[in-house]
Amino acid sequence: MLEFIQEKLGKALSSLTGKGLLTEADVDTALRELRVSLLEADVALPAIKHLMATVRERAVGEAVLRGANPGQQVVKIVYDALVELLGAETPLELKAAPPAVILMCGLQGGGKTTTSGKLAKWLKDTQKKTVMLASLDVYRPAAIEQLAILAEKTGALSFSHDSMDVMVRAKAAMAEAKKLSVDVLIVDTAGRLAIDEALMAELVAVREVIKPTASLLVADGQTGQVAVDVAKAFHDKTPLTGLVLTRMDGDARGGAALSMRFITGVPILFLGMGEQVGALEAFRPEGLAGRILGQGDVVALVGKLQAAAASEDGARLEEKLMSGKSMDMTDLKKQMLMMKKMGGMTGMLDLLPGMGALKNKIDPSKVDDKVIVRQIAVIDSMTAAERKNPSLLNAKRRIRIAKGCGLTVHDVNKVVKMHEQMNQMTKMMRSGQLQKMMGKMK
Ligand SMILES: Nc1nc2c(ncn2[C@@H]2O[C@H](COP(=O)(O)OP(=O)(O)OP(=O)(O)O)[C@@H](O)[C@H]2O)c(=O)[nH]1
Ligand SMILES: [Mg+2]
Repeated sequence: MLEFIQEKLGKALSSLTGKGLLTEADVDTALRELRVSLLEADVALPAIKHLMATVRERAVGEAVLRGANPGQQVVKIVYDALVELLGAETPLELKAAPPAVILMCGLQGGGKTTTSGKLAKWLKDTQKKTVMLASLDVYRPAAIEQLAILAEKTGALSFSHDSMDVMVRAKAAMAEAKKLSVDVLIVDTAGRLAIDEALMAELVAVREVIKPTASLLVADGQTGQVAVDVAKAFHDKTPLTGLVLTRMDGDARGGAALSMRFITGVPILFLGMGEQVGALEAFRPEGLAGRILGQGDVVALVGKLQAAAASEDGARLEEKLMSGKSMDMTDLKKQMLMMKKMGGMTGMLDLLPGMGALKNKIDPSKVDDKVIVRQIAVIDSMTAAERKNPSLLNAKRRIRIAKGCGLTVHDVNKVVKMHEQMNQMTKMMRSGQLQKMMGKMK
């Protein structure tokens, strides 16, 4: 996600990291590149100006004071400013005499209908709400049917009515939701062009009837500057309470999210992360800011690592590691399973600082999570004796194992090699060599 900004900023800031001292000129150089990166990523000019000013003001003074690792310090300052600019986590407002009504609006194809379905599932699963989905899109032939299918998929109630009059449908949907005492009524509307005055007027009229608790603008996260104008136009006509940025699973440049939030002041509530009904994420400014900077979602990484370390397997592995015994193939498998739990190699790469740019350069087949599954298959094809004592693995046995799991001897050799490396690492860890190395890296 957001690889574009990541790569650009990665470049701009790598010129700073590693230098001993941060001068005003350094800050200015970094900021100039930062500015170009953000511009190219379609971040609106006022947002860029604000960010630059904040960072310059904080960076120069602060760096002179500490000076220890200037690069990281600037990154941290930019990151903090970005988090502020993206705004705090805001919950979806649902406090109302039931039903709470969520109005979905936005441009054609922005993802309103899909997001309506996702929201229904999210409200049901995480908020334990009963939800009704009602379509007011009488213009596109399959639109009503599309929402009905999503209702079925998510177990939400589906509003149906013979009338093709938008206002009639709006009133009837309200009445029906009240009658069935559903907690939340989600109202999906027809997609519109910002300049379409007739449709905008209709939206205003609909608002009068349904009196929405929340008005969400659903916008394609991959669009650039245009998104800001759209958000402004909508916000003028129908005060918005939240933004949902869709298609953030693609190669979104991310500028849209930042700009829309900055210009309208409307909080970002959710990110759409795919076409499936489950692909909705509550917005977290730290996550987005971290990824924009290519510094990785350090917070999430720490959380994931902690969760894995806390797991029983983790504890047992560590115990064994410290006991001085060598690790066998079963230990290697446990490690792989832990890695898989943490989102696999691709997940890890996304989260690790500075890896955003690197990911493009790595052959995707080598970091594919499927690789882990294959490696585990190799270990599963070994006999108990072989797993315990990998030195038994001669050529003949390796051929048998390869046949057993439908892979090649080359694949088996790779796992054996990994096992050797793991034991080398643990030896280094016990002797404290690794800690020294890590210290140097820091
Ligand atoms: N990859 C990806 N695709 C999405 C996401 N959200 C929606 N889409 C896709 O975008 C297309 C349009 O989505 P819709 O939900 O129909 O958009 P809409 O705003 O209701 O469109 P109209 O009703 O025509 O205005 C569909 O093919 C969706 O599957 C997302 O978060 N990620
Ligand atoms: Mg639609």
